[in-house]
Amino acid sequence: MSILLALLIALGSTLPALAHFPDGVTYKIFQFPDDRVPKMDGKAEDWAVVPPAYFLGQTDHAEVFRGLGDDYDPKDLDIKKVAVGWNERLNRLYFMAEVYDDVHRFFKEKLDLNTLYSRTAGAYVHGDDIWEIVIDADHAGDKVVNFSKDDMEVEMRQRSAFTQNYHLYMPPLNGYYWHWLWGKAIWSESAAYSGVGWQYAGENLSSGTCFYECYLTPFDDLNPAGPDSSRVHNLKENAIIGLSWAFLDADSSDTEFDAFWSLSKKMEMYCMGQYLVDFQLMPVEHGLFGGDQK
Ligand SMILES: [Ca+2]
Ligand SMILES: [Ca+2]
Ligand SMILES: [Ca+2]
Repeated sequence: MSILLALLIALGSTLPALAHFPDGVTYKIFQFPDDRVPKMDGKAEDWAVVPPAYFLGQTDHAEVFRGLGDDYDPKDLDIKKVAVGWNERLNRLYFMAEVYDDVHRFFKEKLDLNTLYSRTAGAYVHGDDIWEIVIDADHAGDKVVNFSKDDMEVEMRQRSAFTQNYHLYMPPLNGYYWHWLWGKAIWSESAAYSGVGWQYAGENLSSGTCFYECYLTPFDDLNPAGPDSSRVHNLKENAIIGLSWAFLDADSSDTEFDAFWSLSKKMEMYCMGQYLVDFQLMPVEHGLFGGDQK
């Protein structure tokens, strides 16, 4: 290897990833000290410690499927509050959202989302309200899908390996199914890596506000074979990670969504790391806790 090539590779591994959206924006990830980590109990109290500067809302998102852009109609969907946090010891990202929707869809007659067909074709995934979260923790701008047209084994090994795409049902389908990874590493749903809590009082197709919280573990390489073959990303204070999400509002159909409210204001965030937002893993806000907590 030439010195120049080696230098370029070394530079490439330390430089921030290519383009990110929106341009010039860095959002903050709140650091929860060990004794303040939120419980996945569907109650919002443990998020009360997060300062207002960490919260995002409806106007930080743009609708990019129908082209509504910033034409918000809070009677149709109102993203009241969203925030993301992290904890260094547990090495997890924590998410919360409070969303009003006029039609909450969270029921499927045929709930077979863990079949290979659903994992490859994406069948039966849509037609319910989804919070789609995409994580590229090493900020390399990696793809989510489309690694090999010819070799399904290669495709399924790498799908969501380097940038993970989660379709999280909000509220969970049929009252329990919440975590659909766009890939085959279904084991990442286990409590060691993912968890959820929510509160929604209404029936399927009713209107109201849903509170939702979950945690996800970031991976540099997520392998369907299991944790021993995978590489967890080590979250480090002050680092910038690639992260974004979209709220997919399904009101009128049990197979499609009506609207795609994207934080990066790009549709491509669902499959390409370079269309994610820059988020910074913030230090503990010591002033909030009245002491040196870790
Ligand atoms: Ca909670
Ligand atoms: Ca709606
Ligand atoms: Ca809906």
